[in-house]
Amino acid sequence: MTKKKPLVIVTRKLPEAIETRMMELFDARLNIDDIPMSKAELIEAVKQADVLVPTVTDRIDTSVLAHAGENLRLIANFGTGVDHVDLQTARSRGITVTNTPDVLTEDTADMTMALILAVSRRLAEGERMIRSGDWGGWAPTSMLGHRIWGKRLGIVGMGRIGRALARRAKGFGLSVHYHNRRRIHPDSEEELDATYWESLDQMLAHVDVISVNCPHTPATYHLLSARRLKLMQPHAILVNTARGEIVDEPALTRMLADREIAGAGLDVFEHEPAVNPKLLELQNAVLLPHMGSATLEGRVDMGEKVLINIKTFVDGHTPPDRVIEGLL
Ligand code: 8YV
Repeated sequence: MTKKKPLVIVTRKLPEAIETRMMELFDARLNIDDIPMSKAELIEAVKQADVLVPTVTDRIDTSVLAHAGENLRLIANFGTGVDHVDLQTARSRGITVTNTPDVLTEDTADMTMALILAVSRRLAEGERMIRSGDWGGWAPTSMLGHRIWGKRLGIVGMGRIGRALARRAKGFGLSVHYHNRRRIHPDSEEELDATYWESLDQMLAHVDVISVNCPHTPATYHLLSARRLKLMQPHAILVNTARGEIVDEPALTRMLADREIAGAGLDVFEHEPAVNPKLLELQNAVLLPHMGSATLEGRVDMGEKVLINIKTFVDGHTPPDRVIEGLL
């Protein structure tokens, strides 16, 4: 007799190769149309599934998890950030949560560097100018941005992505500064040539570029509050490829409009997919639709991680990417 395969409900469309393998290994229910699930549909899914595979677009909060059936033992998130899953409730109901770290580190660091360059060198503005037909030709004082070589970069959150960014930044001639809950190992500090600031406030006031690279947790919600943003120098820029909730978006928007800081590059927003309409009017903001890790290779690698996490778990082992709340 063959063993019954676990029911795995996948909330969004994943790369084809991953979906095919999902079908081979499990009793998989896919979302071919890729229409995000409503709350009612998510509730139905947690009632039925043995394993749920959500993404950042699904809010798996207490009110959804309250309906979880006896069978739901694993939430295998497709993505590294798990701020859309109520980890405490999951733990109290004995549900394991896994994520997909490492595989999107380099892609996200690339996008962060791209945003630093885009804001400093006015890439999006230049592109808009060409397309609008307003370009009258080269002029010595036209479209002047700012050099990044020789400037100071302050990284908020020196985890995997922060370190990958630091390596790139060095190559672009930026000196690396960072703030982190814990100071990193002296060997890593030396390798990255990074200066540690115990005080985030102090670092904000002393660097030219700020990059947000920490996870969104209750402790980092609005970490860059209106008060802290005001500590930045007027010529400084801010880049966020982590989570919108870490920055007070209305305060940032006001400051950009009033030129209290020079510019911002945002790949993430507080209320995605909604974007503050005032941000859309600003030339000094470069805005991207949460595409920091959006490479085909990255998505396939993320899917592989999800498959491995589920397979290991259903085979009775500890999945490699189990999320441990305190370590986030
Ligand atoms: C993912 C991300 O695309 O993994 C993350 O935390 O922010 C993104 O890069 C998304 O979360 C997939 O669920």
